[in-house]
Amino acid sequence: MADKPKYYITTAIAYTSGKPHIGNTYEIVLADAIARYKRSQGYDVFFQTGTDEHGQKIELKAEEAGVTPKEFVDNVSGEIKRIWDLMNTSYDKFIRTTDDYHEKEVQKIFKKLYDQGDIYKGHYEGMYCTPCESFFTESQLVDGKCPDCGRPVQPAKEEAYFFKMSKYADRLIEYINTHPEFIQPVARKNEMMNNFLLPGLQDLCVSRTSFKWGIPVDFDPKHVVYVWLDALTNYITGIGYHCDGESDEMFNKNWPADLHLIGKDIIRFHTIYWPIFLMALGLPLPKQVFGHPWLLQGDGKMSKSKGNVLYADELVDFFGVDAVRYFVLHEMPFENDGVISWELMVERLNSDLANTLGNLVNRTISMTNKYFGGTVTNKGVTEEVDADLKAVTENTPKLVEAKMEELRVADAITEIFNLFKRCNKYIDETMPWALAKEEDKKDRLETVLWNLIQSISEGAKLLESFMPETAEKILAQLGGGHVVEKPEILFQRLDLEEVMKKVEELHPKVKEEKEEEEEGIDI
Ligand code: MET
Repeated sequence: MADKPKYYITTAIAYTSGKPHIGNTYEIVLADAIARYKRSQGYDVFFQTGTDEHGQKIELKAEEAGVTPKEFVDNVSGEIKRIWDLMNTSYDKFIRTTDDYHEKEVQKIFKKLYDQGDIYKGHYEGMYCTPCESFFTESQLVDGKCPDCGRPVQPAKEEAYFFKMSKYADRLIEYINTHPEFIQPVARKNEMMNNFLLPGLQDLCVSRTSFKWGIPVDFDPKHVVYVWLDALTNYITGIGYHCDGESDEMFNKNWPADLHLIGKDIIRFHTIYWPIFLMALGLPLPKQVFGHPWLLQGDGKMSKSKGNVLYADELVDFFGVDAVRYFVLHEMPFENDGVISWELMVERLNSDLANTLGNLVNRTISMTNKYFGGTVTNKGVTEEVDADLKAVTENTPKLVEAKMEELRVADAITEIFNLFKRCNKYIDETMPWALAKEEDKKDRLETVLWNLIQSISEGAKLLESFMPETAEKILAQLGGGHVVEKPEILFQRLDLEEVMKKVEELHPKVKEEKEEEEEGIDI
């Protein structure tokens, strides 16, 4: 077997503090599209995701829920995995930071870093953000609030272990400057340099004593390992890294990671702390960290109190898995935040999926059945109008590849749908129903349908990375020119009013807000 190039891609591991909403689900679908695409390109892909299960916030949530932290995270991690599976994501490994092998390795890593003098014991005094589990200096606060989440911070002091970040800062600056592809999108690089690296890195507090739910420091067990040191190392423990001996073959093959896909809010942890931990362990740095934008709900950020939180499983009930994959991938631009709303989803479903794609496949199959009893071959009666369809069909894979190289996934999907639109235009141009009326145009008509089936199939093959089930269904129904008798409707059109009625039953808050708005208009 010829050696294929490896491609190791990871997502951030999701906090097990609650059920993930569609914004969190977006990331795993995005990673899945990239992983599937790379596989289709012949890469030997390893795709890792998982859950981040320690920390004070989870300890508090478990207490509120009246269960042990472990019971709490078992439940939420199970729920997250269920949603990742529902979304048909093809991850190879689902790591949990409560997995035994991970906990043991984190303890060894902590000890190794302590023994080699990178970690030392001291005291921490500063402003602490509980939800983010981060200390900040006064100067780092934004309007006196946490710079990461904007919530209030409290003064706090505790005995803690620290990591000597400054020792590695120059090497990291050098690395970032000589590897322009490392931080994506590029705009984020300047933010990291100017706000954190160039002003001088503070040593990082890497243990806590104020709560228990974490991995104990084995030589000083009243401390638990700071959650980011615990969480970030998942990328190496998950593939069998051993800091005190031979690592597994899996690790040797896959490290360094080709891509860490994360949300833009945690770029700092992945492009500063993580590379420095790796340098301290003598390991090569990941090739690329991509901080994707956020997916917002129509009128602002999703929040439970607003009653406007969208959950993947609920959306799947309305639209089906592939439609939801399409919405999140297609609505998310490369750098700016994406917006999603029920109105937009219904519109996309009806126009892009039911009309442009579903109707195209359906019409092509119906015509092949009607005029040729379900089977066409290439009769080679070519006309000038075919040339552009052919060119677009041949060019689309290259365009998709170019977009995927840059991780512009939304643009890649748009290219595929441009091909489907071109197919629809080809039907308008060639008017098969008119050709069918002329006896001497039979071979031309068969060529037209053959061309259509070829182009749709090419599009469907490309679609496999983004909407795998739909791609498979299309290819099965077109059968390389031998089409099915009764095509399955790929996407059922939905009526916005009916959808909104059901949504309002499910989310009473949405209704109240709407009524308030209406009353406002009356006055
Ligand atoms: N749990 C973190 C978050 O959701 C990500 C950790 S990635 C190592 O922000």
